[in-house]
Amino acid sequence: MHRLITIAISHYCEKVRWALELAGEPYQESAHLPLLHWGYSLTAGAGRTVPALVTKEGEVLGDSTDILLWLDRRHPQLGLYGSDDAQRQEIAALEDLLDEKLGPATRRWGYFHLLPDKALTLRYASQGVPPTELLIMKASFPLARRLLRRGLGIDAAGTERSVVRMREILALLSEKLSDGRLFLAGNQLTTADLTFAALASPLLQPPEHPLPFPPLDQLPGAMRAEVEAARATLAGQHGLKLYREHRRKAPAQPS
Ligand SMILES: N[C@@H](CCC(=O)N[C@@H](CS)C(=O)NCC(=O)O)C(=O)O
Repeated sequence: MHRLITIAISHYCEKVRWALELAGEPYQESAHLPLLHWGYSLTAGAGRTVPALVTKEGEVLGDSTDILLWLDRRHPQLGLYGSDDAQRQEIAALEDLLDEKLGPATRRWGYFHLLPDKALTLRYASQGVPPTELLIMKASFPLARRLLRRGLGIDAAGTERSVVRMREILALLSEKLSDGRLFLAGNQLTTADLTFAALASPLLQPPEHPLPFPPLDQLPGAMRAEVEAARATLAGQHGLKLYREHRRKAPAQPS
């Protein structure tokens, strides 16, 4: 079976879980807390970032896009990158935009609002991770929080820029969807849709996400307001619908 090394709450890891499950590739998830994942990803021969997939054939893939391209080669019938060269280019460009711009923005915005609340952060982030990691993180939380804030540039000014970026991308995709199309590119679910839905998931908080989000009324007011505004956009509704109609429920095997 393939082994998928993750930070449980990482939306790039969710992108890959979704694609693996869509392709029906059985895998075992090795889920971790941020920072504590390094020991696993580096030991596997991947880099510092996850997702990292160690395939059952022994190949190591340390980037979500590389994993989706690998899946596309194994399952061309899924049409993850469309059905012709023009669609492939359009989908790859959308994936790149979302990976480079939306993913970092929703992550920074999410951490900015969650990190001040240790109990809420740990309750949410520790789902599915080894209990010892939770103990380590509880004991070292102030240090871990400082490292995350420094590493990801999590401050008020950066978060404001991320909010602008999230809204710009939702507006761009809403404009695309305003012609009534059912999917972002072509006439079926592709990498563009699942990348959008997964990387927007911290913002849209879809009920079908495999890791339940904290209830909306437990979130800080500014965060809740942004979630509600995003959900009301055409792109937000598309992301929620993708989860409702296309996210297979089968959870990964615990490690
Ligand atoms: N381009 C990478 C980005 C993945 C990424 O940024 N992962 C984050 C978690 S959301 C990570 O592992 N960060 C840990 C670190 O930077 O040490 C991909 O698509 O896989």
